[in-house]
Amino acid sequence: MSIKEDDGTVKPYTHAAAGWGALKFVALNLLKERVQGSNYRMLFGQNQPGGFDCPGCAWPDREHASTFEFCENGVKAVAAESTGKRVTPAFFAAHTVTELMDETDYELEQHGRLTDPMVYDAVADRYMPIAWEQAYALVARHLQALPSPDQAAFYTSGRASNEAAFLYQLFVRAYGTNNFPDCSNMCHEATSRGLPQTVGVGKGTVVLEDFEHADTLLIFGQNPATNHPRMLGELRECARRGATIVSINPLRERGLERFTSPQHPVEMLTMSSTPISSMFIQPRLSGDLALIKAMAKRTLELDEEAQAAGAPRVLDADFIGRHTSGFEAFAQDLRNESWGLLVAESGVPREQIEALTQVFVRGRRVICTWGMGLTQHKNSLLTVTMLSNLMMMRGQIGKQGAGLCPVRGHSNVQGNRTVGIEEQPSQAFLDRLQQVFHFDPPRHHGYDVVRTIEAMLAGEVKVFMGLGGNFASATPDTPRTWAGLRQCELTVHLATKLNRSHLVHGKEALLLPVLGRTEIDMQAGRAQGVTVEDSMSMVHISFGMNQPASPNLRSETAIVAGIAHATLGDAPIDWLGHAADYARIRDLIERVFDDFHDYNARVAKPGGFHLKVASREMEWSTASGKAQFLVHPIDRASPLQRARERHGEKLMTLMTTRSHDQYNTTVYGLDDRYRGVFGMRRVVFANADDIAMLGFADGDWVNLVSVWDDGIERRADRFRLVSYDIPRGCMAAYYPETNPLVPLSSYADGAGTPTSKSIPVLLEAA
Ligand SMILES: Nc1nc2c(c(=O)[nH]1)N[C@H]1C(S)=C(S)[C@@H](COP(=O)(O)OP(=O)(O)OC[C@H]3O[C@@H](n4cnc5c(=O)[nH]c(N)nc54)[C@H](O)[C@@H]3O)O[C@H]1N2
Ligand SMILES: Nc1nc2c(c(=O)[nH]1)N[C@H]1C(S)=C(S)[C@@H](COP(=O)(O)OP(=O)(O)OC[C@H]3O[C@@H](n4cnc5c(=O)[nH]c(N)nc54)[C@H](O)[C@@H]3O)O[C@H]1N2
Ligand SMILES: [Mo]
Repeated sequence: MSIKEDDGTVKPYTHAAAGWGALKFVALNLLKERVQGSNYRMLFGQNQPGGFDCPGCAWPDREHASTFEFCENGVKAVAAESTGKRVTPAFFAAHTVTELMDETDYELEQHGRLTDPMVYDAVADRYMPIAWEQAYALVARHLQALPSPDQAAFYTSGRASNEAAFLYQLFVRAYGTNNFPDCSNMCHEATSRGLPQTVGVGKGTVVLEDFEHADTLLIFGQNPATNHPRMLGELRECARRGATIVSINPLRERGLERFTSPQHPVEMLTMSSTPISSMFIQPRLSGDLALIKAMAKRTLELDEEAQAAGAPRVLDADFIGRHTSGFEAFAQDLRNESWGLLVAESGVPREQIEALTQVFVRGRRVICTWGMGLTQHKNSLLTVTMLSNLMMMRGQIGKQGAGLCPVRGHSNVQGNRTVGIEEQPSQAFLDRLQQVFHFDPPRHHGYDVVRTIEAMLAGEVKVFMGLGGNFASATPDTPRTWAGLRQCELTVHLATKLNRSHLVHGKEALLLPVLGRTEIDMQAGRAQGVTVEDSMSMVHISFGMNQPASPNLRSETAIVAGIAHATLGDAPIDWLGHAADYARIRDLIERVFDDFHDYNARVAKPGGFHLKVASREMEWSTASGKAQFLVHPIDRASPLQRARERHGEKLMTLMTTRSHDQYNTTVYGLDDRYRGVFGMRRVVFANADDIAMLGFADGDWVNLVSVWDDGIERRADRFRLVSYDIPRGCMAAYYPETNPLVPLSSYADGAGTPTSKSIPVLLEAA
């Protein structure tokens, strides 16, 4: 990949988040994307009754509200999908794959929407047109030729609808494998695997209305101004009601300081804004487990002091007694834990921990939200469950205005898991599939993302299919992932736009263009709706409104059905018949999952329905039948700590994160407005004292080299140092440019999530 972007600028952002900056961006973006004519109107159909679900993020919306909810993120996502630009067969005829590899991710994205199914021709090094039925037959031939179904892996990115995802998992299991790597493996897996151990369900316990009643909100490791702008609208209302909002984040994200609501004309006209966070706690990277444990220890101390003084208890003894198990062992471990270790590992001074705990225990209704800042570390699963412990101490789960609120990324990533995109399916679920569809689903667990890459490298996975996403760029250890993909016999991608994964392909390769969610999906003469589940378990239906980008696009559901039909014939269901009427797929979903009873009827109501989350109702689906306190020691010999011991203060911990102008691997533009970076992406944010200590100056160009112990050199070259408000020893840079630095063998214990936010690195002059 060529390195450009040398003439970017850095200029601190001094305004509130959103406001005019966002509106200006939207106007520019629409022009640039050449969103034409009636498609403008379609922007206002986003998240409206009868409209489509915003593909921007998984934050819920207010009853699919009647006024257009302005959101920069959503507009960007929709504009990107409804661009007037096209990647046609003529485009592919004019460019070899090798030539396209020289373009940046930003440049690839700019070419526009894919229009026709294409197959890779190795002789010409080009993608050539192929008929749909021939493409399906090619996939079927490869799948049928594999000695074992476990030699194929089926990736899912979180935009696929419930209908497409359900049909996909059914096809893959009927074919014979549970190899379902998905974006969730790299995202909220610590949440999805951790929460079941404590509260029984791997989902959040709050709904949007709870934000109206919360008096305290702790925002852990999240940058909502960029990634979930509509969440800021809720936080604004909370702040105006007087709720206390704390940001716990190594970076002091400007977007969490002040916010001008584009929903409120007065704020826009008077250029006023609402302060959001009143407290900023800056732990060091990966320090949250120690920090939250320290908060728990302090909460216990305060309770013991209160009891000694005959004052009201600080712990919710009633909740603990009636609803939980394991508290005594947990409390004993807290008493034994040393303050010194907790302060050192969290990187937060004891006075600040005490002040933060004061805020927490003063809160009568507390919501804790979290994002990737908690989930992409070695200790992520422990961190999430420790947060659950903390909230249980004060009975902050299962009551109005309080609870656990993981904030998911992709708009239907939660729904995908709900309907069966899961490499570790429960036996009960498999039994149910067997009962309903009369086939023997594979019983052994399949590969997640990291295992899939390992298996490709070992020659054990030979066919890769991606239902959306950008596997080659989103995954860790880029050179190894690419080597794995290139070793495959066949790679298949269902996609809206051109991306790196289409260029880093197997010996044979297919590129299958799909309808986006904003587009009208006609099957058998009828417009189809698809359903999605947001981060707060609301399920609703979405109807596209745009004309498709090309007459030769097919829906994800239709393509999955076509491939299933070509591979398996009409077993175990009539694939093509179901794909002709998505309501019939919803009937199947209802037969497999009890919580989806009356699916078609309930989803037809405006706003859809809430899918039951047992923990929200204080039903604990754990082994003990109670919410479980879990004891977690603080690691003293993690790879990060060992690297620090080996290299001393020169060892930096790097987080990889999102700029304002990207959606994961999709790069819309080169600015990161709130962090003051313009026209470039190859930057690394560091503490001014560290920059000086390492012998560099602000603005110097450096190379980053990972410290890992498998003898493989991992490096990412040429990043410009930007002095930033971040704790000593910590740095930040954007993904996916820094993915080559993440070792494949470095992932969260018990969750498998690559440690994208805690990479031990050294710097060298570029
Ligand atoms: N515009 C836009 N919207 C998006 C996306 C996008 O790329 N662009 N992606 C979507 C997806 S898939 C997801 S998962 C979400 C991601 O949304 P976020 O969860 O906000 O993810 P990141 O941007 O990676 O930022 C994580 C935040 O965690 C902080 N952080 C990093 N390490 C630590 C740590 O050790 N401790 C703590 N306390 N904080 C830490 C970082 O400083 C940063 O503010 O957004 C979704 N929405
Ligand atoms: N270093 C590092 N790595 C990370 C992260 C990090 O913070 N740091 N974050 C991780 C996270 S949280 C996530 S979720 C993953 C994201 O991983 P992915 O979900 O695999 O990546 P995306 O960039 O969201 O995928 C974008 C592509 O999806 C396709 N697409 C868009 N819309 C549609 C659609 O409607 N249908 C279909 N079929 N295709 C569509 C387009 O072709 C587009 O190029 O990355 C992970 N990787
Ligand atoms: Mo994500």
